[in-house]
Amino acid sequence: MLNIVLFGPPGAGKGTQSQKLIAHYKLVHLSTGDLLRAQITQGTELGLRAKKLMDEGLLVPDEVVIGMIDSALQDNKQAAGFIFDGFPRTVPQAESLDRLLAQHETRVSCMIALEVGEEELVKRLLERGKTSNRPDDQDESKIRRRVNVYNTETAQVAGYYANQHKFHALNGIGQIDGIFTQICGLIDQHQQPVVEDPAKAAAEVKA
Ligand code: B4P
Repeated sequence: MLNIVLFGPPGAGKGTQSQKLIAHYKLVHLSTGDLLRAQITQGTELGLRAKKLMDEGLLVPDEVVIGMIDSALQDNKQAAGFIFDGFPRTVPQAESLDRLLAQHETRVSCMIALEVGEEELVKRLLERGKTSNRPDDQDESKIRRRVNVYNTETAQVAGYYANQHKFHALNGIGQIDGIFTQICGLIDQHQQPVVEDPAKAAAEVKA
C-alpha cells in the first residue's frame, strides 16, 4: 500500500496537491479538515464543537480527529493507499496513525512537506477566503494564529517522520503543476522495489 502524509502550514497547497495525487495514484483522500467541515454541514454535536475551534484557528482535540481517521480506515479496507492531508498535526496524532495503520498491516510510506513563508500563506488564504465562505480564511489575525499554531504545535511532527527516515521537504512556491511533478518524483522513489542484493539484481538484468 502507498500511504502518503502531505504536510505543511495552512495554505501551503496540501488540499490542492492532494486532488492531483488521488487522480494520479488512485489513492483515497483523507483530509481531516474536510471531514470536520462535513460534520459542521451535517450539524452534528461534534461539528458544532469543532466549528468554534476551527473558526478561531485552533486545533480540534486529538481524540476527535483520531476517531475520524480510525473510522475512515475501517470504511476503506480495499483502498490501494491513502493521502493523509492535514493529519497528523500533533505528535500524539502521528503515533496514533502508526498504531492504526499497523492494525491494517500497513504503514506510512513517506511524508512530503510543502514549505511556504508566512506572507505568501496569508496572501493565498485571504484570496481563498473571498470565495470559500470559510470564516478561518477571512480574517488576517486568525490566519496568522493558524500559522502560529502550526509553528508551535504541528511543525515538530516533521521530526517524528525524519527519525523514521521518511521526511522530505519541497519548496511549495511556484507553479502548481511543477510542484506536483516534484512530489511524484519523491513518491516514485518510495515505490521502487527494495533490492536485497544489488549485485545479484544487476546480474539478472544483464542475463
Ligand atoms: P485544513 O482543512 O487542513 O486546511 P488548511 O490547512 O487551511 O488548508 P490547505 O493547506 O489544505 O490549503 P491549500 O494549501 O490547498 O484545516 C482547517 C482547520 O481544521 C484547522 O485550522 C483546524 O482547526 C482543523 N483541523 C484539521 N485537521 C486537524 C487535525 N488533524 N487536528 C486538529 N485540528 C484539525 O490551499 C490554499 C490556497 O492556496 C488555495 O486557494 C489554493 O488555490 C492556493 N494555492 C495552492 N497551491 C498554490 C501555489 N503553488 N501557488 C499559488 N497558490 C496556491
